[in-house]
Amino acid sequence: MRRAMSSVIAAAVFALLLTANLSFAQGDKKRTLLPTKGFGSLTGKVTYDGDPPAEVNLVELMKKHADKDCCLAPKAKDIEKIDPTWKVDKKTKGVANVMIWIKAPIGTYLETHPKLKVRKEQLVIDQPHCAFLPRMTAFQPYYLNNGTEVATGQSILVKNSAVVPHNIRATGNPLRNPGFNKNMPPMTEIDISADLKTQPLPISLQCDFHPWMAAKLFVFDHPYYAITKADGTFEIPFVPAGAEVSIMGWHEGIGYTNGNMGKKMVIKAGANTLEVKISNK
Ligand SMILES: [Cu+2]
Repeated sequence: MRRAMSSVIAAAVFALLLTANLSFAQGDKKRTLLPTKGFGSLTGKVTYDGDPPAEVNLVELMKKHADKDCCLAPKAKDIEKIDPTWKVDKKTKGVANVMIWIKAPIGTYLETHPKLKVRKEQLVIDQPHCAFLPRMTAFQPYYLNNGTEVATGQSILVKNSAVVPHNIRATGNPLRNPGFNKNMPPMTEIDISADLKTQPLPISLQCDFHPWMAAKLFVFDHPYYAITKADGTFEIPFVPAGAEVSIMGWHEGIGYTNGNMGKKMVIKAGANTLEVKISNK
């Protein structure tokens, strides 16, 4: 009886997920091209307002781990031994690893500039010692044309170039990215391109051998995004101009940086700038 009940519940949950998934997919297909005129660039800077959080050094934690010789190998960089959640430039207070992207109004999508339709580069997330490098990645497997998905050619590879085993456990929006967990023996690599779908917020990547190892991965269906550099600056080129869009921002320490609706802005043909101040207080 209990088994029968749980099967019924499981079937109901599955049906619910299926319906939600279908409506999500249909919602995608219904989107229409946002009317725009010309293209502009969006450049800007994200700075920390106030005194930035103190650095969290991971060396003591690593010393206690069985893989300490790998984690603390002479070739391991400082960024692999310091928690990179808050990476704030001491002089300029620029915040690194903030994802900035442009969101078209609901039900619409932005035209992809001809220069941005093909993205042949292969993205790589490596685990050379006991950290994912880089911490923040954006993947764009396709763009929209006439409301349908067209492949950009971009792919993404996860590597373990360390001498110890890692794994990669991905957690995303269950309706879009149910997640996966892949073992990564030393000196192996896996192409995860086919495992990823777009979702509004990043997919979290985790290694369970080394609990401090984490990374964030955004998946977009348009090219209008940038990750802030070490000095907090970013640049998004060839943005469709003349229509109101939302400038979205996300940092792993605080979530949305411009609110969950973003900052409304009409991009004009030519240069546009945006300054963002963030704080976790
Ligand atoms: Cu690991």
